[in-house]
Amino acid sequence: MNSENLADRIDHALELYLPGCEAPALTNAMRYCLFAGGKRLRPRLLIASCRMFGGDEQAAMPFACAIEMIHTYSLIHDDLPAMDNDDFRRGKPSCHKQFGEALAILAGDALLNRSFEVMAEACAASEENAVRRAKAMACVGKAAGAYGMVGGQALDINNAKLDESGLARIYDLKTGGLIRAAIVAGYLIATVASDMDIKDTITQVATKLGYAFQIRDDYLDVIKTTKELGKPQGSDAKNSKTTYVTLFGLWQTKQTVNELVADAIRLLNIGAIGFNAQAAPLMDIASEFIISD
Ligand code: GRG
Repeated sequence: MNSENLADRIDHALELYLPGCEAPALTNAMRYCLFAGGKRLRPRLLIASCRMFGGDEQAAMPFACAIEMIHTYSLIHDDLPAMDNDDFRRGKPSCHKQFGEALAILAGDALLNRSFEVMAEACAASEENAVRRAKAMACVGKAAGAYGMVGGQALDINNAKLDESGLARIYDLKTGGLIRAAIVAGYLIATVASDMDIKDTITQVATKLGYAFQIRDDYLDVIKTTKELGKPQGSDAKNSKTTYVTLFGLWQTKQTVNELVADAIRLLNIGAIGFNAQAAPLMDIASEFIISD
């Protein structure tokens, strides 16, 4: 199963999870953002992780879709004038530019709420698996809220003068948390009896990938064009933000990204903890983070 097909299956499931509501303008705004061409990274990670631990795609899919809804809501709210004030996202006018600020706020709110509805329905659908699934939902909820992404975003406002540890903390909460939750939730959905060594290892893998992903974004924000990024190039500089690139330069940023990815792949490769060939899809996704230019 290649990841392109997986992204298509995620898109199909997202369609089913998002029927129209009674407010057509809200439906349009939600669907405009959810189907704007995202890479579906977090849901693909969640499903790859679940399968690595013997779980099946069908069980993982509601959680995968829920995490993509949360991610999309975060992008909508992040683009608002009160946050990063970005006019473009995924190569199209951002939600508030297309539909106005009020609908953009509501579309984000609605996607967030729908995500928890979808996860709760998946918990309720199976008595046998309810506890594992509820743990996965709690993991995603923590990563999305004050103890994760929203908390990190709050710290990130006025981040102008950060040192490396301050930046790493914000990145871990703001971006790393949801990526980590995708991988750990996949593990929780699949696993009947938790093995703390494995949970610890998979959490380390996920943390490295989350950090690599955000500092790679810092790198791309400098070297790619607006067209390639699908959002304004140089947005970090415009907002006078400390980034990994402003602290360490482009060369070191690239080195660090590639070292983090290599570390994560090495951990997944440790046959002794039994990931073996099942880890290949997750390793393939991790390899997408490598900076080769
Ligand atoms: C406003 C609640 C709230 C949170 C904002 C995560 C976040 C916090 C904002 C998102 C904007 C941002 C700069 C995130 C950094 C992570 C990042 C590079 C997101 C883009 O993720 P991709 O590349 O996007 O997976 P696609 O479009 O492919 O889904």
